[in-house]
This record gives sequence, structure tokens and C-alpha cells, in this order.
Amino acid sequence: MARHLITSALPYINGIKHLGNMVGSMLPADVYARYLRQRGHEVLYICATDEHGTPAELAAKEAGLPVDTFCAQQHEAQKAVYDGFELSFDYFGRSSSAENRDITQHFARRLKENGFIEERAIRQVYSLDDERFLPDRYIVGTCPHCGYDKARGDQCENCTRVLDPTDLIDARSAISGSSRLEVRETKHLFLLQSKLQPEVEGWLDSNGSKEWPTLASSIAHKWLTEGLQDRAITRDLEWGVPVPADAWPELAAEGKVFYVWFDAPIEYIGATKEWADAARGTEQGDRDWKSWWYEADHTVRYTEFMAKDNVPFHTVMFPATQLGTREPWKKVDYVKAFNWLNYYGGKFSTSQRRGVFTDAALELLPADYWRYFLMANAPESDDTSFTWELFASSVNKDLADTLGNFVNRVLSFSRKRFGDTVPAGREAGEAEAKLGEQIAELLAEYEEHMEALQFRKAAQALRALWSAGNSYLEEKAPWLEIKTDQDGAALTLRTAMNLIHLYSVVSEPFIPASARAMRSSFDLSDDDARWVTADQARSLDAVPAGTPFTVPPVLFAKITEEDLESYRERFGGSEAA
Ligand code: B3M
Ligand code: ZN
Repeated sequence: MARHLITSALPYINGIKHLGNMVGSMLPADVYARYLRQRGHEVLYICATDEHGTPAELAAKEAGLPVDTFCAQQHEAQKAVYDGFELSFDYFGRSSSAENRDITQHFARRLKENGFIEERAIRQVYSLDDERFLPDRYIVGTCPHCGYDKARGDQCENCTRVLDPTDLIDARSAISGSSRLEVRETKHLFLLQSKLQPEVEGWLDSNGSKEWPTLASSIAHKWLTEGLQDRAITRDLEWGVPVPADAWPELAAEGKVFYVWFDAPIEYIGATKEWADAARGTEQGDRDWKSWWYEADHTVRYTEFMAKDNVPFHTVMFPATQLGTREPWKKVDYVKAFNWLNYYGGKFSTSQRRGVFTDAALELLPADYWRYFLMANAPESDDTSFTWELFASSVNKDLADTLGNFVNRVLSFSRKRFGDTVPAGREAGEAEAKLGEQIAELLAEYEEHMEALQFRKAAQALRALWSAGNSYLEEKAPWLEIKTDQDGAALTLRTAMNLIHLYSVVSEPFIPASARAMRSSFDLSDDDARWVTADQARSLDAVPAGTPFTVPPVLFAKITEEDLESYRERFGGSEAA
């Protein structure tokens, strides 16, 4: 039994996420957290909304809301979707919390004391009418390359070229539209990453990063090979963690806040403190947030989940920040990184609303359909594509035919022939011994892939477990057996029912709601099994003869051609745009 800290990249606040975001961070983290809990480990799974930065301010402006109101609403909206997906966060926090503010400011003070933060003067665009410095994205104008007249100071959306605000023709403020802009000198804080580079390298070489997926370790090493640059970690925004006045009175007076990527990873810690603070004075009692993060000798194993674009921040910049405090903050042990899930070969896009969004997905079908499909097709070693055809075939074959049909067929047939308790029949024979061996082997394979965070392979092993039940049933054919050998048929059905119970336990990480439905078919007096041992898998006798059972409603409905047609139409599925 170990202590496992798990975090998934913090979803940005500016809107409901799409299925690509889900499969690249939160969902696999949830599957892993559930698995470890079932195996008896102590698990803390932390996530939060990432709320600061220009995109949040701009989205709030567009929605016509004060940014704090906007973030509070969006946080609730995202949380409702994640509840719908049954993500089993121990806590889902907010990076705008007081906890994160305090810890972020603490980090900054320590980094300053240790000589890793420096004030530097830079030249930046100032808006006379808005009376403020404008971040690059707050400046709009005409693109010098393609003539697009709403290009932003950091990039032209039309031709995708990266820009500098001073490149723009007829530059104006995105806030007021005013073109009374000038370049002024202003001070910002810089994190001296170049000084921390050797330590980050040393840490990466000694922390088992060689075991990480190549995707994660190669990106980390590429950044280090190119050399770490000192980086501005403050911005001129209203919405963010303020620079602490005790450490930098002048910058604080100017209203500078920390850059969103500085405070966002610290929110993993902040949200853990939110988790503890939320319990104070309730029956949950005292939660020791610090023991998860701050110890001279760490006893925690920390696993992070994220998509590949977030890897540099987590494997290089955040560790550099932690190391620079000279305090024993827990650093990541294992980075599980994901490639992209595409939509018909093109990108899922939040800004263009291309693809399937998580709220719409849940309106269509229950969470388990998506959970299973996404994990079975997770973009682990390569980008993968979502297509409605692939989704339908995965749901129909694996969930409806292989698992759902087995469950309903076995239970309804048994009830019809033997009534509503598990039939006794004769002692297990050779076929059952063979089946038990096979199940124990497949279960070991499934566990091995789960331990290695190989989710596609784990899903394959799970599917193989479901298939083994079908093969056994086909081989024994209880619907024929019953004509000549009642006891034989009863044995077959009892064994199959035990498989259903086993499936309900081991499928839970992937399909929690269906697992509950399967499990509650059996009226077992003390059914507290959290997992299945190899011996239990061999003997298949957790559900004894005489146990009352009910037949659950069809577990998975098949997706029809008609459904497919309507999904394609509604979501615009086919060729990439
Ligand atoms: N919010 C992901 C993104 O918006 C970013 C992750 C932060 S994790 C500390 O792309
Ligand atoms: Zn352009």
C-alpha cells in the first residue's frame, strides 16, 4: 500500500472542454486513480480550473461579465460536466483561490531570496486612453503579411504567423479601440531559469524520467538541450495573483500580477490546501495537505497526466520553480503524456467549435460509452482520430455485443429456467477449471498494463476478459445443455454469473456506472470485494448458489445507422476543414 498523488492538467476556464482535452488529461487520471484505490492504495486525485490570464479576461469581456463572476460560473459549468463523466476528483479547486495566491506568493518570495528572480526593464505597449500596459493579445490591428484586419499582437489568426505588437498596421487597443498607443519602458520579474538549468538536468537524470513515455522525456530533454531562457513571470493584468508588496513594493503598486503559467502548476498544491480547508470544521476532520507535498523524505508517488503541449511546463519550468525555492516540495515521479485526439484527421478546436464537446457528448449518451471508447483509443503512442464510425463500432462490438449482451443473456435465461436465485447445479468441471485459468491470466495482464499506465493495452485485456465469458458460453451452450442436463446448464449459468460479478469489479475504472449496475444485480449480503485475487479468478465462486438476483435494464444500447446519420449531421463529422 502506497500513497499516490495524482493530478491532471488544469482545464482552462474559458469554456467547456472537448473530448480531446478529456482523454489527454482528466479521464486517464481518473481511470488510474480508481484502479489504485481499488487495489487498496491511498490516493489523492487533485484537479482545478486554471483561471488567470488574458484569455479569461477576454472571454469574460465577451460574455459581458466581471471576470470573477465569469470564472465562478464557468467553474461550476465545467464541474457539472466532470461530475457527469464521474471523474472521481478528491478535490476540484480553482487557481484563483486564496490558497493558491498565498502559496504562489510564497514561492516567489523564496525564489527572490535565493537569487532566482530578478527585476528587468522591458519595452511594452502602453494605451494612453486605457491608462495601462497592454498584453500582446490586447492589441489588434492589420496583419502586415496577409492584410487581415483583426490580427492580434501575438499572432494573426488568419495566416497563423507569429507577430510582435509593433508589426501591426493601425494598431489599437482591444479594450477601448483607442489607437493612442505608445511603447514605454516598464519593469517585470524574470525567473532566472538559465541559472537553474543544471539542477533541473540533475533532477531529470536521477528521478526515473527514463521510464516515462518517450513523448514526455524527449520533450523535456529537447528543452534542456536548447537551453533554458530566463522568462518574464509577471503581466499587466487585473486578474491574477498579485505580486506581493512586501517583496516588490514598486511592481505591486503598479498592479502587476503573476503570469498564468507561473501560478497554474502551483495550484496543484493550492488545490490540495483547498481540499484541506474545505474539510475544516466538518466531519471530514483534519486533512493534512502538507504531507502530500512537503516532506524531507517523500513517501508519496506523484503522477501527472497531460497532453504533449503541456509537457515543457511540467517537466522543466515547474520543477525549476520548485527547486529554486530550496524547500522540499514534492516533484513529479511519472509524467503520463498524450498525443492529440483529432476529429476526422483535423483538429478539435475550441475557438471554431469543431468536434465533440464534453457537455454535448453527455447529452447524447451516458458517460460510460465515452469513457470506454476514449480510453480504448487513447492517443498514447500516436495521434488518433475520432470518427463517429469508429465510436459506433467500438460501442456496438465491445460494450453492447461483448459485455452487455453477455450480462443480459445469462441473467434472463437463468431467471427464465431456474427462477430468481443463482442456480446450484453440479460441481465445477474441466471447462470451468480451464476458464478460471484463462481469467486469472488475463486479469494479471490487465493489472500489468494498468500498473504501467498503458491504457489501450489495459482496455484490450479488459475486452479479452469479457470475450472469454462469451467463448465459454458458446462452448457450453446452456440453452442446449438444459434439454439433456439440467445440472450442467445450472453450473454453466452459475459460472457465467460469477464472471459478471468479476466484470463488475474489474471494469469499474473504465465504466463505473455500468459496473455498479452489474454488481447490484446480485443481492449479496456482504459484497465488499474491492478487487479480485488470482485465486478468486480461478475459482469463480464469489456469488454462491442461492444468491437472489435481478436482471438489469439493457446495459448498452447499440448505435444505429440512423443515430450515426444524425450525429454526423449535428457535429459536422467527415472531412477535415
Ligand atoms: N491550463 C492547459 C491549457 O489551457 C493549461 C494547463 C495548466 S496545468 C498547470 O492548455
Ligand atoms: Zn496574417
